Amino acid sequence: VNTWLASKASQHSTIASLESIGKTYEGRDMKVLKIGEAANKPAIWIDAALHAREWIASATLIYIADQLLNEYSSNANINKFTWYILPIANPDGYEYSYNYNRFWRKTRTRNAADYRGTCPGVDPNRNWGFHFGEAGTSNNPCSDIYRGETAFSEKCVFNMKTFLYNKRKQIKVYISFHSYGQMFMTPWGYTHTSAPSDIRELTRVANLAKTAIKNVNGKSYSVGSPGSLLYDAAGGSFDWAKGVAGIKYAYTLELRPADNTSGGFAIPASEILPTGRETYAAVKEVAKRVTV
Ligand code: ING
Ligand code: ZN
Repeated sequence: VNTWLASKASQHSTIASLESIGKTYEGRDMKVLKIGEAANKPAIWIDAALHAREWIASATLIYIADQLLNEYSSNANINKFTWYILPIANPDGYEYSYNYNRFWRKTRTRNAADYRGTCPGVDPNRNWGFHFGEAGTSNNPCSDIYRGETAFSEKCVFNMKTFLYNKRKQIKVYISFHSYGQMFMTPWGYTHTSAPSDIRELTRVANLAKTAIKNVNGKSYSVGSPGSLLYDAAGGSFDWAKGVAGIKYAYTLELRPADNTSGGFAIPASEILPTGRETYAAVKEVAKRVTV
């Protein structure tokens, strides 16, 4: 992925550049592709595979990066923004999922609370510093939703939040790709009993994106908060983006498939391109419809 990003950045060097936002626990670079001219335009951030096993999220974001590069110069809804693309947000976990355990979710950090050293890893979508440690998180290092000792204990999460916080005035849209469930989710993740004051606007744009997805391959998405569609979960990235960084439009997507009868995380390769196409339509619809 990093080789592909580097070659794309050099092929499109007038509008693209590649930057490392820091290294992971195991020393891997986290590469962000920036698409846009030097001028400071409002920005859209998209990340994928904060959870290691959610490979379709990375593949989809790579497809989208390619399309954005091809269309940037000619599409005004795209080139009114600068784009920041992080296709692999948890590279240590991704590598482990790739080579050893396909269904690994967390990071690969050695946990101080894990005396036996048998339960590495923190859930990087429970590790953000907004309502840290509340609903839907665990203090048990052996749990798949282990939140970590402290917020931002995970280097990959810390690197992301540092970049996002530094650019919080520029970034107007935060999107995080996960799988699976076919959902377009709005904040908050930490509770289902309250919502941001501008939830109507966030929901309006989400519903337009849902329609854009449907129009490509007929796939149905649901729109709502994590608690209304799945479960409450605190310490997620989009809650922090909205609640702390003040990024107006913050979304988490659950990509294909709809459920675990159709592949779950191990979605068939034949669905990579269709998922890419419909999700790209959604992203373009968001870029077209947001007011920044
Ligand atoms: N789902 C998300 C998770 O982290 C989520 C759902 C996102 C809940 C954001 C709360 C906030 O559990 C997957 N598949 O990871
Ligand atoms: Zn996930």
